[in-house]
Amino acid sequence: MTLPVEWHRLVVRGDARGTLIPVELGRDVPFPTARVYFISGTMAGVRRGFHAHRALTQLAVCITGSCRFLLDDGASKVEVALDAPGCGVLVRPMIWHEMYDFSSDCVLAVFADGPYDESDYVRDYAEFASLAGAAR
Ligand code: T46
Repeated sequence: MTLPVEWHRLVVRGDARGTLIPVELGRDVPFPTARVYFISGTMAGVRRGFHAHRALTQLAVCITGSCRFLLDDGASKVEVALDAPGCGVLVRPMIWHEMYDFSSDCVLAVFADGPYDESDYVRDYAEFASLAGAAR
């Protein structure tokens, strides 16, 4: 079965002055949010990510510009484009993800349900595939 994509869109308030994306934690993000970080300035041709999280759930939202995500559960892969303000995708635990095709103006906001913890990262694809296979 193809990996289901869990889209999550934030409301975008726009007017002649520009765009405003409000985020009320506890209302607009579908899990209790412990951390928010922003990714910007990623050069064309650069790929980021290359890991899965053991337990962390995240919501990645395009604020401006565009990029693409590869999501991989070890059995199937799907590519998604975050290409409009407010467009977001959930990244569940044990989903290998890579981000690429960043536009020069891309700003991603990422909401996470836990603190930064390097021990939560699985950065070796063979280890990820083994763990994902064992969980099926
Ligand atoms: C993810 C994808 C979508 C911190 O100090 N605190 C933080 O909260 C984060 C997220 C990162 N860092 C440090 C660790 C590295 O020295 O920032 C540096 C860059 O992080 P990393 O190489 O992990 O960046 P990406 O873009 O490959 O991955 C990031 C997140 O780390 C990761 O959790 O799911 O974005």
